Amino acid sequence: MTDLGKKSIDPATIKMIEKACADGCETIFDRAEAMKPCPIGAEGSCCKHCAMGPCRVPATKKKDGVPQKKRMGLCGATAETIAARNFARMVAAGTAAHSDHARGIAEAFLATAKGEVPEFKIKDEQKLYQLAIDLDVEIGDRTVQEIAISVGQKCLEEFGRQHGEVPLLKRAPAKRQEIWRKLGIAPRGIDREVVELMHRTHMGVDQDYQSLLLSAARCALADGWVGSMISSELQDIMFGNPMPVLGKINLGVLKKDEINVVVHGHEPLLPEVLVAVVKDPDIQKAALATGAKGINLVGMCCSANEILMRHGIPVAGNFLQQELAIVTGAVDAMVVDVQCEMQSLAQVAKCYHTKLITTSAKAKIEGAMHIEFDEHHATAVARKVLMEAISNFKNRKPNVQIPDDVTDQVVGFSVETINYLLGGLFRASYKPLNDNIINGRIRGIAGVVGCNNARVTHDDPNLTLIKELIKNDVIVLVTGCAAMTCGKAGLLRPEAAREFAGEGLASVCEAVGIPPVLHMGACVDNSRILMAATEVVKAGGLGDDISDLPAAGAALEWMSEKALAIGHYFVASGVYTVFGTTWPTTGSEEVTKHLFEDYENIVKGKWGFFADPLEAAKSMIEHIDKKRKALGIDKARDRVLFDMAKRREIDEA
Ligand code: XCC
Repeated sequence: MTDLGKKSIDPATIKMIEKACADGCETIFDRAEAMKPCPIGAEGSCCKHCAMGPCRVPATKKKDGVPQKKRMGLCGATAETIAARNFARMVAAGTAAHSDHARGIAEAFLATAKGEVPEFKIKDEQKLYQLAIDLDVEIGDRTVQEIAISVGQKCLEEFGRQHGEVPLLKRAPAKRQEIWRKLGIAPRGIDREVVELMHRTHMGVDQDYQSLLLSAARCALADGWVGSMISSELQDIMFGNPMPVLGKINLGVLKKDEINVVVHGHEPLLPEVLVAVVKDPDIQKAALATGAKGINLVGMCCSANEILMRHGIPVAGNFLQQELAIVTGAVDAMVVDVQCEMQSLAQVAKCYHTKLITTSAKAKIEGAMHIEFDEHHATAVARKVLMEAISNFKNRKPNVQIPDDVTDQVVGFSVETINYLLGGLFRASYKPLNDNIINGRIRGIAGVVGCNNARVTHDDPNLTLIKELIKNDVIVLVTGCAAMTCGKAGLLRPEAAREFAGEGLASVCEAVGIPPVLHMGACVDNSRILMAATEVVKAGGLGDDISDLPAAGAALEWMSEKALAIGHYFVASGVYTVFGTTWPTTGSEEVTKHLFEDYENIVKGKWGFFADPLEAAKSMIEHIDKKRKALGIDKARDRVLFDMAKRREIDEA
């Protein structure tokens, strides 16, 4: 085992990698060492879209300054077409994943509205009305139930819509909508965009990289402004709009003397029911009868984010910690639904006593127990799952070791919450945020999202980037596994403002009582960031499009196709978006240049790539400053001198 510090910066993770090693249990960290990525695939140059290949078509380099004849696949596909096709297919898969999650939620929502799921109800009527308006659903004097049924039906229709454009696009700033329409990338319906992109990338169809990338943008927009947005909205309406709540994070949330149940995945349906059912007296009694002191329900990955944001349920860790939770020897059941669940969980579970339980009809794992979730029998499924965990407690082996690392965090910053916090309940507004951006106390806004990637030091790139951003007065909005990185490092505590942020940002955070990094939820909740950006545009003074804002996005430790879809919808929404670790189109300089440079003129947002997180931060800050200059507010920031007198003045303001 090579240098552990290169594997993770998180002490709990390092301790559990060591334990796995001592227990003879292989994890992703071992496999990452043993197997390097395929260099042809990594640069997007492998075409396996037909049975004449796979063809390897790397970029044609100049020889002695002379351009060489372009290399091609058997069918004549160029490196440009192949790189763009591979990129587009990843976007299609990412969009499909988020949107199929949304479909499941919409179906559960409709069943709830019809009164078929007593466990769920319409919790947030205000949000229901707003969504109804945005979906062109009539309100009139109809009952909440009637409106909810229509909203559920309308959401499901958005998947199969064939023509026109999806109504939720109207939520974006008018100028942004115009750009999409002019480019012909306003999505028609979710499924249509995914299917069309799969068609275009089939052998012998769309063979113009620019056309492929724009089509990918249309598909990605169907993710961000429709699929993911529907997920977040309907989940908020059913389960409650997140409000600031105190939570705990890291493997130390597992308890030696309690039955530990880890929920892992993305769809919050079963986790929501588990949160309620775990308190049932007979479940508690059954747990105590085993000799355990109770049941400890905790989360992993985005399922964790969902129940953390709404109930303050503790989080065991992010993507690269999923196997390690089991390695503690204290997890009696790991309950998974869809996305980001490693197949190796089944093998790791065998090294210990953990029952791995799959619950989605769409996601089975060889060797795991399957208890299928269906919202019509939600409580029964939840009870069954908990009873499996309870009955497994007695099988724990002696080698239990739980790291004592736990950090407090304040989470739950939905778009509406930020509104209230900044403007107060009666004059809720983003205007104070805009004012502080204009006067330079806050330099700009960054969204840092996405995964962990075993090819780089766990948590390090995202944390280094985010610390650098807040030090430079950039307020950071986080979701997904990147949010958990911040939680573990203590950046989600209000005190972090004074400890880590620049003077300007710290003074604003302290005045409002928020951390300098705001946890906005799970991966599907990146749509919240789009809406927050739109609110900032609407509040005035910072241009009339998302692309005018002093803002940037990043996902330095990305690994999933969903992350690429997210990145592409941010870019297509006008945001400079930086990825790290690896970039999937390096096989074609032309394609890469198109996304990194030309896109700024086409969609007014662009991609960037930096292996070094500090370089990424520098580039994002430069972009923010460029936008400040264009808005004519660069001088305001120059005048802000943060000596003690100024600080006192700010504090008193
Ligand atoms: Fe998965 Fe959402 Fe990535 Fe984490 S951040 S590894 S996608 S759990 Ni979305």
